[in-house]
This record gives sequence, C-alpha cells and structure tokens, in this order.
Amino acid sequence: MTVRLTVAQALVRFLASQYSERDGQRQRLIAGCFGIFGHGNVAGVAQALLQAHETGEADLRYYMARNEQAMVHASVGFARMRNRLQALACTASIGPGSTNMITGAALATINRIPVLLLPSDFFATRAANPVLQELEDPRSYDVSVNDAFKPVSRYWDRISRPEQLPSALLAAMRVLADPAETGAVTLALPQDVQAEAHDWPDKLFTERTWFVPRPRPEPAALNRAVEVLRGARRPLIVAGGGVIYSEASGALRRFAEATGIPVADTQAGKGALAWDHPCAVGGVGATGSPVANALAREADVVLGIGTRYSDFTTASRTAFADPGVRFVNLNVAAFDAGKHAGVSLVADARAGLDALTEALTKGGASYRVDEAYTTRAQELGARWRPVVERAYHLGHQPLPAQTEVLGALNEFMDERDVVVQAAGSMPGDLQMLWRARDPKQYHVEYGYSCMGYEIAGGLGAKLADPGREVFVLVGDGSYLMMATEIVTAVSERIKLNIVLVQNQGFGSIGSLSESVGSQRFGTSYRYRDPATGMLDGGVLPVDLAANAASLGADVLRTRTIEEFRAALARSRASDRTTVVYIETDPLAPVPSSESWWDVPVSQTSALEITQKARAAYEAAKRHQRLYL
Ligand SMILES: Cc1ncc(C[n+]2csc(CCOP(=O)(O)OP(=O)(O)O)c2C)c(N)n1
Ligand SMILES: [Mg+2]
Repeated sequence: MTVRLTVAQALVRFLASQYSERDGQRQRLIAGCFGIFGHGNVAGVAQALLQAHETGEADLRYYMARNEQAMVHASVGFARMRNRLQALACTASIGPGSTNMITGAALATINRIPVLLLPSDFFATRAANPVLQELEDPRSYDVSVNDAFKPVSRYWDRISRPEQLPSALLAAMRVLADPAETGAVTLALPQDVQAEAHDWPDKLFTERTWFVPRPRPEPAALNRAVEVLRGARRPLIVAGGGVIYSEASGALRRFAEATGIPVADTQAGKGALAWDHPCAVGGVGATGSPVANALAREADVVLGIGTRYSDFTTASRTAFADPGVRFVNLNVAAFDAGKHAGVSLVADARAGLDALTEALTKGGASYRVDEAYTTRAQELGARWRPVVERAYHLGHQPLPAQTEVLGALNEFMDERDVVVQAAGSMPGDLQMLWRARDPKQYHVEYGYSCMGYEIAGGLGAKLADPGREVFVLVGDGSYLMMATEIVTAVSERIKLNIVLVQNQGFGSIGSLSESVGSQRFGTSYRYRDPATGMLDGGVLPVDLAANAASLGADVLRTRTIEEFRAALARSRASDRTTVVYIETDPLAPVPSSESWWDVPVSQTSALEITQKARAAYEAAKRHQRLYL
C-alpha cells in the first residue's frame, strides 16, 4: 500500500509517529515544531503542518518563534530538560532564516543535546535560479549556505529527491535518540522538493520506537577501572551533564556514600548531587569553588562521569596537579571516555555507576577512602560555606553586588524551580556559589556559552516542564542580543520569571580584559567621549525595563535586595511572564575560585599594564600540562 503525499506532508506525518523509550517509559521523540516561515517553507512545511492540524492526520504542534537562532535555543532548553529523550524540530526559510540557525546548531552539538533542524534550500530542479537568497558559487551549482551546517551537525543531509527521504529520516532519528551521538541533526529541504508529491509506502508512517540504551561496561574495562580506583588514596569524582541526562543521581549518591569519594561538578552536572550532601564539594575548574579545586590539585585519581572535560573543567589543564594523577572516564561516548589518557569505561552513567558500586563493595574487600581524606574535604567545605553566605549577603552600596542577587534568588527558589543562564559573569558566579538541590534545577548552557540563550532556553525549559517555575537570569548584554522570545512566551502564554541584571555592559569581559592587560577597553555600554575618542563617556539613556514592558511582559523595577525579594514573590504568584529588573555594580567583589583560565596575553606590548599581565600569564602557564 502506498499513500500519496508531498515530501513535507510525509515528513510531518513521519515525525508525529516517532517515539523514544528508556527504562520502559515511552514518549514522543519529536514533541513539536518551532518555525518561522518564508518563501522557502511557507508552501511546503507550513502547508503540511496546517493540513496535519486541520485533518488530525498527524499531531505536531507548531510554535512560532521570533528569531531562528532563538528557536533552536528554545529547542535545546526543551530537550535538555527532558534529558534528551525528546526533541523539537525547527523549520526555517531559505538563506538568512536557515543560517540564523547555525549558531543554535553549534550550541546543540557542543552541548550534546538533540534538535532536528529543517533549513529550506534552493530549488533542486534549479528551475528558479538563483532564487531569492540563494548563494551562487561559480565553481558549482551544488553549493548552498546550508552546507555551513555540516561541521555543526551530527547528521546532515539534503533531500534533493523524494526517494531520499525515508533513509534520511531513519538516520536522523537514530542519531537524535543516541546518547553518544546526539546533537544537531540537519535535513536541508529544497523548496520545490518540499511541495513535490510522491507515493510513499504506508509502512513509513507506522509508529516507531527508538530505544535509548543503557550500555553496561565491558567486564575487562570495569576491572581496569576498579583496579585504579582501589589504589586511589585521594580520588575525586567529576560529575558532568551525562549524570543528569542518564538520571543517574541516585546511583551517584549510592556510589559516593559507599566509597566516600568526594563529588565535584561541572556546569552541566551541577545538581547531580544536592549541594549539601556530605560528599558534595561544589564546582570544579576555572569557574569552580576553591573546595573542589583544592581537592582537584591533590587528587591521585579523577573519576570523570558523563563529562567532556571542557577547558573550564580542567582549568586549562592545571586543575589536576598531582604528577601521577590518573583518570578513569565513565562515559557513554567513547570519544569522551578516552580523554586525558584515562581508563576508558564506555557505558551509560547509571549502569556504569551501579557496576562500579557493586565491584568496589562486594565481598569483604570494600573500598573506602581514608577518614583523614574525608575530614580534609569536610574542613575545606566548612571554611567555604561562610564565604558563600557573605557573598550572598554582602550589603554592597550603593548598588547591590550580583552575588547578592544570586543569593536572594537561591534562597527564594524552591527545590524544583529551575534557573537558566548561559553567558557573561553569571555562569562563573553561579558555578561557584549556587546551591543546587535538584538535578534539573541548574540549567546553565556553558558548552557554547551563547549570549541570547537565556530567555529562549528558558522558554524551552518551561515548555518541557510546565509544572516548574523557570527563573531566567539575563545580563543586559545578552538581553540586548536576544530578548525576542519574550514575545513568543507572551503569545503562547508560557510563563517565565526573567531576572534582568543591568550593569551597563560586559561585567565578565570587563574584568577578564583587566586581567589580561586590556584595561576594560570596549566592554561597557557608554557614549563615545569626544575628549578621549573612546567609549567611556556617560551612561546611555537606554531603558531595558521599558523595552521588556513593550514586548508584553509585566515588569517590576527594583533597586535594593529587599525590593528584589518582594518582586520575586510577586513574579512567582503571577501567571504572566514577568521581568524583575535590577541594577548591580559590575565592580563588586567576588570570591576567588583559586583556579586559572588560559587566555593568552600579548607577548609584546607598548603598554606597561599589558607587559605585567604577560609576566603573570607566563608564570601561570608553567603549571599547564598534558595528562598522558
Ligand atoms: C553570542 C556571543 N557573543 C559574544 C560572547 C562573548 N562574551 C561573553 S560574556 C560577554 C558579555 C556579556 O554581557 P552581559 O550579558 O551584560 O553579562 P555580564 O558580563 O555583564 O555579566 C561577551 C560579549 C558570547 N559569549 N556570546
Ligand atoms: Mg552586563
């Protein structure tokens, strides 16, 4: 039996019948479709979505975004919240609509989060050529701007003929649902092909379930890992995002309790273990806490679980300073498991942790760290907690410090509420200071650290789990780049709490600039001063709170931390998207992570300040090493 449909109609019908399943729980793999229409998809994919809605022949909810990059961010926020078991599709028009998604694709792939991208493409028949927005390359008519998705996609295909669609769809679903391979999946859809009819085997549209595996470690690899761990005197766990996506928090807690090994976390892994668990030692690396970083410096064995060891996590390869330090890497992706010449334990985080717990506790030979090591970790923690309290309650004047805003929010939020952030000075402050109580509470996109993710990602997170309050933290710089999805939140009646932190520019890059001898050059939003010729004049007459109100959000302006706390309560009580606006002092003090980040400083310079920074850089650089 065949059924006659256009390529776009077949695509929509197929997507609506895909499911994922893990641990016996089944859900739709593609839960809906974001989009912005133009001539590239208005006749193809748009008609197919409309027809699906009108006839009920396929169920794929359409969400209209305001910016294509933002809709990919929203889809990533959604899939991350659903532990990668569900994803969204994104349809965009030819040319700029499609290339706007490339940043989102990179973000998804780097963070290992599934998203299905459907950029429109030029005529496969070349009947209209060059069509509006088509790139012309004199060397070949086969070149398209969508080729630029290739390096940032885990699967990429162009459907130039209807017959190509079924195999491309199956490959796309496999990659999306595979925890080791997942990321952005791109199917470029020429605009004429989208509207072309074809007789499809009806079997293409039968419900299909993509089983998300929990691979167990190979016994020999497990033995090798156990041998290294049994010999460890000062082991440290680095818990990454993989722990959370695998829903392995319970397994991690049992493992940590059985062995006494302290647990540090990465940006993606924060909350894998609640902050006040006796084994939790906080964030590790350049944006981490001094507690985890002290233990990291001394660790003889690092057990990385579900981490890709980003440059921040290893503090540019200075965090782990013991000359003989060894790594054991439990990861579902062999690529990550093999990093830093570690013992590679390719497995699902939960299955791997259960296997490790069993192997290390069986018989009379249970492994446990020395009492003295536990005491050391606890003493470091006890010294750190009052530092966090101070940062949370600094009483900085006249404007509050950002750490007080984060502290007030942390104390205000319920266990199941979610905080969303991505770029600027907040990810660092958050990883160091945030006290996460639930594995889904801390949602900081720090793989791509993309300004503009915050509001869009928060929208996706809320869409994924409407039962949780989502608190988006956004700096003025990020807000200016992408406030667009406030409008989407308003039109979809998706309630967000948005905390807009105004510090007149780039607090983060400002202090980084100072540390590398660039004197905060070009990092604050100021008038150009005719006297200096630089952007260091007066404060600009920009009112971002008024801007947010103009986009349809309720806005609460606050000046003090007391007002801020009251506004948070009002925002929570409201069912409308609410922006809580606060100005902070970008120069307020922040505790030190006692760590380092490799940002090369000019080797030669006419400025004394840069020469000094270079000398400090060279001294720090000497601690950098390869782990071989
Ligand atoms: C899209 C994008 N462009 C540039 C950067 C580099 N960058 C990192 S933080 C930052 C400034 C962020 O400003 P804001 O959102 O106000 O946060 P603040 O630093 O003031 O906390 C910039 C430009 C980035 N991360 N993402
Ligand atoms: Mg700022």
